This record gives sequence, C-alpha cells and structure tokens, in this order.
Amino acid sequence: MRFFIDKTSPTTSDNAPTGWQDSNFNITLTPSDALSGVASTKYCISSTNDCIPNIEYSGPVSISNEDEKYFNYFSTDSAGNNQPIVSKEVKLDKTPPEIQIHYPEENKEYKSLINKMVYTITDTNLDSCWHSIDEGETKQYFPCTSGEQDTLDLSSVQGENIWSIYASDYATNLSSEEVTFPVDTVNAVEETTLEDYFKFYPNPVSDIGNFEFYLKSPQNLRFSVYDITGKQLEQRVIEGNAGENKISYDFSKYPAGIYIYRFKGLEGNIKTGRVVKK
Ligand SMILES: [Ca+2]
Ligand SMILES: [Ca+2]
Repeated sequence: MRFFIDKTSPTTSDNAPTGWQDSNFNITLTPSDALSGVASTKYCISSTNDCIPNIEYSGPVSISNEDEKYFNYFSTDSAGNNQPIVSKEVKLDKTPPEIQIHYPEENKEYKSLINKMVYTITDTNLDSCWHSIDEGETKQYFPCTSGEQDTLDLSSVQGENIWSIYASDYATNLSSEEVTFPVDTVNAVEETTLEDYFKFYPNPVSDIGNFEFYLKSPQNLRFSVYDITGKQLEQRVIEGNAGENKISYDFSKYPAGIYIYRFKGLEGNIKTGRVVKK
C-alpha cells in the first residue's frame, strides 16, 4: 500500500484583464494541484476588497457591474491545503463622461464677441478633455476635473459659431457636446454684460433662490425686488466681482405669487426677470 503526503497548496491562474474595460467581461479560473488534486475553488466579488471567497467556482464569472471592483479567489486541495487568497482589481467603466455647456447658450444671438465657455464634465474615471471651435478639425486638449464647473478662454467670430467639447474616460468611453450660437456685433447698440451669462434657479422658488452671472469688471450692483404691481419690496447694494458671481436670496418671507428682480450695475448693465414664488 502506498501513501501520498500532500503538504503543497494548490495554485490558480486567472485571465482577469489589468486595464480598464468598457463592457462586461468574463474571468476564467484555472486551478491545479500536485498530488492530491484540486477539491474546490471559491471566489467572491466586492467593491471594497474585504470579502472572503465563499462562492463555489464552476465556470467563467461575468463582471457586469461598475461597483464590482475586486475579485478574490483561492483553491483547496483534497488534503485540505488552502491556497492564500488572491485579490485581483477589476476595472469596468461602461459610462461615458457627462458634459454640460452652461455658456454660451444654444441658439442665443449675442451682440458682442464671446470669449469664454463655461462647462462641467463629470465622470468617475475621467482621462482627457479637448475642445474644438472648427467642428472637430483642430483639437485643443485642456486639463479637466470631474464635477467642477470651469471656464475655457475661446474666441468667437462674427456670424455663426459652433463650439464643441469632448471627453474620454480611461476605458475610452467618449462623449461630446456642442453649442451653436450666432454673434452679431454689427447691429449691437450697447453691451449688456449681465445678460451674457445669467442664471436664476430654482424657478419656481420656495425659499432660497440663486443668481449666477459674470461681470467683466468689479462693480456695485443695485439689487431690487418688486411685486407684480411694481411696489419695491427690497433694495440693497451688492459688491459684484469680476468673473463669476453667485448670490443667494431668501424668498420665503414673501407670499406665493409673481415677483420681479432687477440688477443694475454700470451704465447699460441691467437685468430683470420674473420669479414664481410657491
Ligand atoms: Ca497539493
Ligand atoms: Ca466613465
């Protein structure tokens, strides 16, 4: 009679890809063992690399969820020797970057040349960003940070302008967004810089409303609120900064209805709008 004494742990190889993948993929495990032979192979999948393999491996395992970030496994031989747990980082990103162009506005006619684009690019895995002002013929790369509203210095021309932004993530998912706008400086009378980029939200508003706008130079703005009959309810002076400004105003003290706001700055700088108070 012959006895085998097996003190050697099994080994297991995998075919998990090391780079970012943009679509579902399978992982195949191939265990082997000297002497007593492989009894079982177990695996687990987790987002934080803290799982202990507990699922019996029976064939290729599909990775289809972007939250699946770690694939751990080990094999056991017939003599009860366990292989140390192997942890593989898996990288699946099926979601292209999201691009928003806040300014200039689509199809809005501008009375003066536009020299900036305001945008936000969002992706958990953002790699590179570029823009083009000639419909993709010339690419200009720029550094980009996911989720941050940012500004590009671009130069518009008299007539039609088409500006595009492109973004790619590390899994080579590609997105693009473009804005088309005409510029007519010939017939422009006076420049109203407050209107070049101006946003109020939310509207309707129940309490805090937010005004966002750009100024070419620092200046004091007179901010007023009127009711629908024209009665002034508020007037205050706001120090406007060159560049981006954000001002919050609490409408909760007013009854439901329609209100008019007005910003007045340097000559020609007037912006009015309607707010619906819920
Ligand atoms: Ca063995
Ligand atoms: Ca992505």
